[in-house]
Amino acid sequence: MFTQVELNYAFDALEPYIDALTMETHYGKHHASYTANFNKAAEMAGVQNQDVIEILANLDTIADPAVRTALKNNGGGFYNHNLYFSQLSPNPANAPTGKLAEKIDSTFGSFENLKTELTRLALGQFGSGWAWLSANPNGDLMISASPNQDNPISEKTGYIPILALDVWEHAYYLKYKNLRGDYLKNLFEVIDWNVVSENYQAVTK
Ligand code: MN3
Repeated sequence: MFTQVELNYAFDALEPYIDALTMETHYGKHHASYTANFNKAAEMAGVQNQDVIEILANLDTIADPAVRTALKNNGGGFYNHNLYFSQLSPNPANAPTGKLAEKIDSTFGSFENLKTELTRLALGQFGSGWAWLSANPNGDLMISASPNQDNPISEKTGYIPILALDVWEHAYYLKYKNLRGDYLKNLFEVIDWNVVSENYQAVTK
């Protein structure tokens, strides 16, 4: 059974950057719903004992198109939000260090430039979707954006996301209304780059 990542902070702990009602609704309703529906679809497809990354990377092996779509949308929703919520912290490390910091500098010029480029992709994603920093086993980094609950795994890029920027309106509309840029600026205030570094190490080990 697939379960939501446990939050090690309270719903109101990310105030004023992310408000408590948004957190409670996002985690308690949206993510909970993706997770429940993913479990149902995985059961139907007989893949409930596989790793979610394996499932998302091999959607084309699912014969029934309705089940395949349900796995892509709800498996993506499950996985993407586990990454999103686990990287947030009320006491974040505001910049990467070590190997990840070095790779960011050599790939994107600087950490500031990476944030600028990620923000540009997140603002440019039309409608609902995500922006990503991803890594491959060689340690290469890639930034990209995806519609809906797609991600670099289901897109078969060979990269695994290590940082997730949720730009669905449900992630910010209660507090920020249409101002996605303000949300993104404040989202960076609660991203723990120690977690992103751990994610990088997990992909590249
Ligand atoms: Mn969301």
